[in-house]
Amino acid sequence: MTRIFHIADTHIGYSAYRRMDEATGLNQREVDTYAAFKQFVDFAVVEKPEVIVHAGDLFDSVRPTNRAISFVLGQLIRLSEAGIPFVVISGNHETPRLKETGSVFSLFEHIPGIHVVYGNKYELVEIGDLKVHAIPHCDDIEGEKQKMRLNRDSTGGVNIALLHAGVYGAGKQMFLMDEFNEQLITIHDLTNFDYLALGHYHKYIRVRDNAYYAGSTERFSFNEVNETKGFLEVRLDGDGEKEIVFHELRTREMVDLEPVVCTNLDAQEIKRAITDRIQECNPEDKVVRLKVLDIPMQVYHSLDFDELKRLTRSAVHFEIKYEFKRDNELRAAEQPSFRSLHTEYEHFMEKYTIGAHIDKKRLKELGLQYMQAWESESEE
Ligand SMILES: [Mn+2]
Repeated sequence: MTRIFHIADTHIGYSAYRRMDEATGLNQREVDTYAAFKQFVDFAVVEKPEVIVHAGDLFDSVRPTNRAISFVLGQLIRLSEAGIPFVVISGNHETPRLKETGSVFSLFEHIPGIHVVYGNKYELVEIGDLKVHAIPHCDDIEGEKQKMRLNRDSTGGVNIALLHAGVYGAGKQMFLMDEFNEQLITIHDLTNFDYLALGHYHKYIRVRDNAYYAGSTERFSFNEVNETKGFLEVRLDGDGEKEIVFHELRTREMVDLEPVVCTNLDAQEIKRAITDRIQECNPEDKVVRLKVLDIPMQVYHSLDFDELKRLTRSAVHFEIKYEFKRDNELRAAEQPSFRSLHTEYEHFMEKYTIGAHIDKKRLKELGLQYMQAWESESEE
């Protein structure tokens, strides 16, 4: 029985919003990404899996801060000292576009038991009879995938594929993040592996029987608001028998409140609805979004923004998104009108100012004649 921990998309170094962590003076969301990874490492050093695979986007950027690097270094040394091998591929977030930039991963390659794969190509990492076939974010991911598929046949033992990409699921489903440099691959031809450890898609999900995304360890946008975050424990016996358990990590609470719909409400009712929503959710230490829909512009201008700020101050981040009511005149103006080309042309000629030396009436007649001629031609 081989026991593996599969984690991905930790995005260490991510920071957002203005709240600072009181103890450290650092950005609160940055501290949150550290806390999530440390929780995982705490669990791992006690549970001692045979190997940890990290499916990419360990860091949030190509050039993490010294603080983020030093934090990761500390955690990897803990794993190394606990004798737990750690294999990580570079994801689209930390892979430089120019090779000359160099990879932050090179700093970790001399730590015993830490295997970093960032060379723009497929690599095989062997840990006892466990084979980790690793493909980092690279230029020709389909080509590298074929190399991996062929190489698989010459290896015995338990075989895991480690990938950072979007993949096709069943039917027309695609697991993508809508990022400019992401890659999309097929995995239906990767049948010969005991397990496919996927990274990039932030939601923990089973793609097919032996292929899973571990998901990210924190929520990085309101798109992820309803997702549970954590990592996977995978038990494989090499005969196709497996057991996969999701372990949840404690993360910052993120809430997308039920929107306030202002249609048919008067100014007082709108103001009350907004403050009620804020108070009901107890925003303390949370990341919260409230949408206020169809609010008339004059009501928006009469809101007490200082009061709203006071009510939401305890949140790590509280964003109120207003969508304004559009008045009827505006709506009418936005209605597309489809008149005939002749009518449009006549209206245009009436309004259009041209030099006095040009006979406007004559020009208008000529234009109409040309249009008629063109129409009869295209009918033929
Ligand atoms: Mn990614």
